[in-house]
Amino acid sequence: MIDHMWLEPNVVRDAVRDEVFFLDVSAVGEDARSLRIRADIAELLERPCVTDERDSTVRLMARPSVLESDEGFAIDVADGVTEITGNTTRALIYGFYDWMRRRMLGGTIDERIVSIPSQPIRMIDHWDQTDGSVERGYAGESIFFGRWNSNEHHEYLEFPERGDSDVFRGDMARIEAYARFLASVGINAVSLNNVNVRGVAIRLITHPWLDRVAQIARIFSEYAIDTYLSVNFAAPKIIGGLDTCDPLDPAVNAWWRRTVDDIYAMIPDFGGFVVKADSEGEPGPFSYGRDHADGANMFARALEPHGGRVIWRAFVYDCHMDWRDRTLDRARAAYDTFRPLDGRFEANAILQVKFGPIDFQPSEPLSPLIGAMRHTNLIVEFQITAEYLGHQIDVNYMLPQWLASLDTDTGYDADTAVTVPAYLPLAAVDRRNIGYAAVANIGMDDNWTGHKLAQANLYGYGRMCWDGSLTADAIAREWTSLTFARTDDEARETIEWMLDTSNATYESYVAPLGVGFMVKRENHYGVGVNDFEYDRWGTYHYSDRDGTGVDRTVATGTGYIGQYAPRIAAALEDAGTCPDDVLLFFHHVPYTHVLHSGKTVIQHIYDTHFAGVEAVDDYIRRWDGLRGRIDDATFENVAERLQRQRRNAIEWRDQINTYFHRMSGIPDSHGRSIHR
Ligand code: GCV
Repeated sequence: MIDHMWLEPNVVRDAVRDEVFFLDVSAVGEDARSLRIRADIAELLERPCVTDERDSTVRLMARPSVLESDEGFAIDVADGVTEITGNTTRALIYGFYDWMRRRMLGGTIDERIVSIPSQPIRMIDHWDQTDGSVERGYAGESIFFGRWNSNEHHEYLEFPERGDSDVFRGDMARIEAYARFLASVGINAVSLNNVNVRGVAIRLITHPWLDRVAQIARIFSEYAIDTYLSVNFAAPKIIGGLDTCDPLDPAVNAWWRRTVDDIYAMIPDFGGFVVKADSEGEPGPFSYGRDHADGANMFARALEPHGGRVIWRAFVYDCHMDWRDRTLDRARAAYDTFRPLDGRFEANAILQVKFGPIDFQPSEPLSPLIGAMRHTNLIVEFQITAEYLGHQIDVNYMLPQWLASLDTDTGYDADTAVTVPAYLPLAAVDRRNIGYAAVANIGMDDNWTGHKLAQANLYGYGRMCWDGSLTADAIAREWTSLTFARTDDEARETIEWMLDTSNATYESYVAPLGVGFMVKRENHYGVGVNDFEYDRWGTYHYSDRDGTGVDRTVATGTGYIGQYAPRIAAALEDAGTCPDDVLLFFHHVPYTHVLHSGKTVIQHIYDTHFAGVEAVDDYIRRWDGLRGRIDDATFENVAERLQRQRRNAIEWRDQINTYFHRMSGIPDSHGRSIHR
């Protein structure tokens, strides 16, 4: 049976049992979204909307211009009647699910609530591929592409027996359920396919594939979610019959314009394109001697007449680095490429920047590009799928890390701290074109996310986009209360405690103090201390007998720290003032360097790696106490994953401690066993 995530029908129905609904969209007209609300009330709550307002207790009403935002909503309660109002039917979708969540959480509404989303763009990016697999997916196959009713990926080359136009899974009920989950937490944009656009995926923007994309887009559209596609920069050559993809070539521009016009004829509310160019083997404007503003603007101009956007990824770096060359530094790449282009992007072009300068490691500083761009629309990118954070085998609730990075001073202002959410509108060319995007963590697994507790990251990401004032703890509490509504308080507290501590626990047994990338090269799970050390990917730790870490200082290192605003750079440049959790990201220090915690680096490494395994043992003990108090499927799912997490944490502990013991020759001050 497929999991209902945080919208368990029995819990939802119980919470709103006595309510009678009335929907009034006469001022804006009936549309796909208002029909969807009616259908959800009928199907999910098992009651039709009444036709006479006087019979109702909950009134959903669209009234143009009642609020300053077309997505925001207001909830008023008076004389036993609830009114949910907004300018549009989009707003009513959000208002309806927000009100329902409040009811499921058991809260009462005693004063007017006005809720306006913190971020205009609240996007989920899928790295789903037309052969049914998901790049960096840990929850089964794609829900969009693949074979009907299958969740096993075979190395097949699309589907020759069906003709390669039929790469779609066709499980519309699952897509509908997914769209409902996303809308219920405020997501308003989704990109369907991987940014590495290969094979049949290159053709999704053309017929007949486009017709099937349009079917999916219609479902998302009913839930106020705009559909985007990732495109291959070289499509004009690969599928268009042209001999160039030069973004300044008129024929190339005309090809993209025609392609875009065709898409909008099929999908009038199409969101636009996501583009990964000149990155990890993907084609891009560099091949034609053009820069990334030239590339992005070509798409922006084609999309502009239809109200579409191009989302251009800043994840551009050389993945063929020579480890012998100590001047090279992958962390510098995004800033070096994009900072000079600030102010050159069209108003409907958006630069999507990963929140850290490298790649979603367990601990990374904020990217210096965020703060440095001053006239560019930006989307900050997160990764819900746990590529470097435990593959949804190890429990890892990521909200603490994401919110901490958003709360970082961007250095935008010379005197006062400006956090990421405050900065984005200041840098924007068009304030509607900013926000967050995150790589999805769902697939065909029955519980959607492989590890049941990984649902909290999807839920939490949506909530973080909508309401920037929420804390990680508050979001964990919400998710746990909704998802485990039928259990006792103590059980819920255990789950919340596991979530709240899990990000720090994971970080404690993997690569220490921000150094990153000590993972296995082939799949990025499990320990591989030197797997990336002599490789082309530009991610090194440079450990030797005297010390460890990457010297990124201006004085003696790669100069990367100089990309930050002077106030921030000054604090990072000095190992004495650099925050502990990213010390080895910025500095090569002796093992005897004393951290702010008062411990030496080597003792910190030993202590955290022993503590990490102990924390996982605690999770196992406390989870065992939940047997019979939560549903069996969830109990077994998490119990099984915790055992695998324990094995992983032990391997990390032993390899990391042994490695640094051998390197440093310094014993553990507590005399614990470290393998020789
Ligand atoms: C989709 C990392 C991942 C890749 C991913 C890339 C990206 O390098 O390992 O799988 O490609 O990031 O964000 O484009």
